[in-house]
Amino acid sequence: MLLEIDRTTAAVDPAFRADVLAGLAMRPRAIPARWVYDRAGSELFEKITDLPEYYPTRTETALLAAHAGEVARLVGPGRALVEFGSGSSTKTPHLLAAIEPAAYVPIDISGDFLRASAAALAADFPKLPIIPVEADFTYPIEPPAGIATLPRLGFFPGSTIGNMVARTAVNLLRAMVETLGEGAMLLIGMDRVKSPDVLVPAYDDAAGVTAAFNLNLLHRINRELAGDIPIDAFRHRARWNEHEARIEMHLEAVRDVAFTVCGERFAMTEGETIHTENSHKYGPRDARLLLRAGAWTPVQEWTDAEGRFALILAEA
Ligand code: AVI
Repeated sequence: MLLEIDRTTAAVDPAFRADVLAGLAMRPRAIPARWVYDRAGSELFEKITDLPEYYPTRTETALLAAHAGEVARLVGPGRALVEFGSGSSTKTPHLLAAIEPAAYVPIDISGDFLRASAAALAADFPKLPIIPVEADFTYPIEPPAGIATLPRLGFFPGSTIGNMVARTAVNLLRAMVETLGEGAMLLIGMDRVKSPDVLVPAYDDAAGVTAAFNLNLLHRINRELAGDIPIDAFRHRARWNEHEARIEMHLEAVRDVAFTVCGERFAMTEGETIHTENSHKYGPRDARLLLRAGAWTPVQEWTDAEGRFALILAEA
């Protein structure tokens, strides 16, 4: 039929296909979290950051607002500020206003998002040279010509480091040392270990936004990988894994279910899950140890009154 869309020949991201097929076939089943963040997933994540239960964003923003002056004093003048995974750059203005950097270099893998947020910041900081770099910052990046001779301050907010297992986090921190070069400093946000009574609701909110964010992965698989997964056969689960000190997001089958993805058949029994995201939490000593393993020396740290979240300044 002429008007029927041929789902078998639609453009498929081969890396997405490979990760989903391998992840559904492995035991326990797991699909890397990066596939949750398509456009709809990124919009849902922005909504998560405003939820009453999701304390990290507002706690970190308050810490930045309160301590940016002290950060400025410790890092000194004339640095280029390099933000890793800048996304919408919502926390950056506090820092830019306080440290008055010589240039701002937001790095993000999503070019559209990057250019839009760079343009928005340019309106508020008209004299600041802004040099967006579209790249995967998990590998060392050659600094743009405009900042080649400047000392650099890396900025990695949001506790995104927590979404990596320790080995990946250490590799990333070491890649940052290379990207930032001689005399570099790093300001990083890390979420602290705390009661599951606070952590679990932060990842399983009453309004169901985090559930929609997680289930969005199944919608994406159905749309992009010719899947026929019955979405109502799954529910969102957020679990605190005490041994690994992390929140885990899972998609749990609420009944026995069988489905097809890219022509491959899968069957899951009731209660079985697909693991979709980790969010590691760090106690004060673990945080410092992680930084040292990543070739950074902690210099100063700031936390809120309840010790929920930490902003840490380190030097290479
Ligand atoms: C992006 N990252 C820091 C979030 C976190 O808290 O681990 C991702 C997230 N997943 C569900 N809620 C938030």
